[in-house]
Amino acid sequence: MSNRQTASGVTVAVAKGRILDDARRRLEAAGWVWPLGEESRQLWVGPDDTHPGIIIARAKDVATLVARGIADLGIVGLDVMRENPDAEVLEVADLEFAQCRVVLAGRSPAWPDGPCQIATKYQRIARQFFQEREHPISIVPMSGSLELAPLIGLAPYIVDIVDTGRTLREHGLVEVTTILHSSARLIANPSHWRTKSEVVAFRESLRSAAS
Ligand code: PRT
Ligand code: MG
Repeated sequence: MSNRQTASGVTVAVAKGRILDDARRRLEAAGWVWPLGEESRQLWVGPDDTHPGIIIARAKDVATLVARGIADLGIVGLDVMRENPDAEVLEVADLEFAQCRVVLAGRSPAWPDGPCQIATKYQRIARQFFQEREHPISIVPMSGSLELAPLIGLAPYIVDIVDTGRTLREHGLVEVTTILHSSARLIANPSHWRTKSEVVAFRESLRSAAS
């Protein structure tokens, strides 16, 4: 049976933002129709035999929807999974797009000298990283524009996502060290993964479409 027949009836939750375009391209490469228009504001469409059901969600919410079985599968960055690890989901594929790194950065590449403040939206990842090194820090929670923190005197270091490094450079910041390599992951509801063969077939269709 082709993937198209076996995967009908599957619903996938996709993180909005930069994961979404690559996820759409991968689905299309796997022979599925992308059922939402380019400029569409629609956030949900049910499955038919040309495409899976799609739910567009905030990155943080993707794992919740999958854990509750609202979606069989989800596509979300590893960084988000590590920062919000409580949902009971299985990671079933590394889709290898949306690659980036979570890094510690500051005005100099030197490791912080003694206790220091770290501005970040990755509070859990940052805490765990420094705890493992027994280095005392305090977190300054910020949800965006992290690069500003050292410039305006909010905190000397940040933990943030880097891709090309351009954003750091433009703000006179440099990497101290990489904390996590991230890419988009396919996650699954554990019981649907075990009992719905079309969920496994859908993963195979995405994996065989990887370029
Ligand atoms: O609401 P929230 O910000 O959480 O999500 P969003 O809906 O705005 O999503 P978006 O578009 O920010 O994408 C987030 C996800 O994409 C992350 O969870 C990562 O898994 C992945 N990703 C991959 C990235 C980047 N690359 C990336 N470069 N997320 C963010 N960036 C930002 C980074 O924060 C920094 O501002 O891009 C800038 C750095 O890029 P360079 O190329 O200048 O280094
Ligand atoms: Mg964002």
